[in-house]
Amino acid sequence: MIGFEKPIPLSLPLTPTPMEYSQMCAKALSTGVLTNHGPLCEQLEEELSDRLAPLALCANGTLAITLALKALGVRGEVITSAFTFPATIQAIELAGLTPVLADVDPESMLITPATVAKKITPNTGAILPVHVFGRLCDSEGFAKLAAQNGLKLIYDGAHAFDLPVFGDATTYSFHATKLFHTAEGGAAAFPASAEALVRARRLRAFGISGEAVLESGMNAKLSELHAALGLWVLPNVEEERRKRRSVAAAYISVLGGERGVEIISPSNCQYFVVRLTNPLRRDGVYSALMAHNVRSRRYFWPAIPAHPAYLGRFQGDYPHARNAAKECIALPFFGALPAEHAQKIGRIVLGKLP
Ligand code: T4K
Repeated sequence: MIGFEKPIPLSLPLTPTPMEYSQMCAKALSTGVLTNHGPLCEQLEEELSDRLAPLALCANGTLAITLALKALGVRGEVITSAFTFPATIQAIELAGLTPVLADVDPESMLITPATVAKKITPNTGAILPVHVFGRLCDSEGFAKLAAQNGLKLIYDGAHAFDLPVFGDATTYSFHATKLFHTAEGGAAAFPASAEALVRARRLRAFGISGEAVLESGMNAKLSELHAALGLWVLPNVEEERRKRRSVAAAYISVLGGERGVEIISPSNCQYFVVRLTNPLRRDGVYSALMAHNVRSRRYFWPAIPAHPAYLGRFQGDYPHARNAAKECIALPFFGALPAEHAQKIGRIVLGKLP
């Protein structure tokens, strides 16, 4: 078998050298201000707010969703996608709300105004579409549906860094597997409500203002050491994206136009995903990649209703989410991946490598 000698990881985070990182951390280490929204968090929050939309930086992408729901005062049920990472569901539960699933469109693998409309009841408080892999949801259609029904609209934009910001809120994950990252981290952006932004920033620090708890919040703060990392990563994102475009082009040179291969490679270069159908079988490809020392990930398998924790929990059937979960695979995608390696991985996907 002609595999790779060393394992090829799925992703490789942008990282400073130890010297560069210690310089970024110097301010925090010399003053002893390590957390509770010090100057490094303040600076990162400002830079990201200018780049994306006014936002509240926080500890991770899961709590970003919880914060957005609480800051917008959502009550009752929240309709989201049956094809997402389980964090979306757990964030809704952490906000004390009830997740309700909608099936996805068979082609885009995104929930749509039509699939969501069927799930709206008098108990619905919000719609929470997910920009899966960086594919954007129908923002105009959802804005109309939300307005017609008096619902809040929050996008899970964990995969949508640097893409347009929609709705009452868009949330981000800055996990180490993301192009822009702070090791662990996230943010809730509020493009249209200064009031919700102020509330989210207070809620992430226990809901305390001065010494009084104004409303029950949580600890969702980012530390200064995480912010220092983010401040180093942010100016390096464009260069990494330029390299990732070459990696994507190398994959496409092998996989483009092949029968049974749909390429999902949005412009923000967060993920490179292929959707495999007849004559290819996703799980067979996953095993072949593993056998050749390539680490891929079956995002998002299984679909939400099929996880052991959720069996029997959600009413109805979600055939298109189940299909998407059986067919998608994220391939190694990072700037340091040589183009020849991407082409070789492409040939393994097609079964053209022994
Ligand atoms: N909404 C959506 C739609 C999401 O996809 C996510 C998270 C969230 C919300 C919640 O955001 P967070 O609360 O996580 O901020 C990853 C991430 O943990 C998770 O953030 C992400 N989505 C999810 C899709 O994937 P794993 O379990 O696949 O990561 P793992 O450990 O298998 O690592 C993947 C690759 O990255 C490996 O090749 C190793 C490499 N890696 C990983 C880590 C953690 C590194 O090189 N360094 C590292 O530190 O979950």
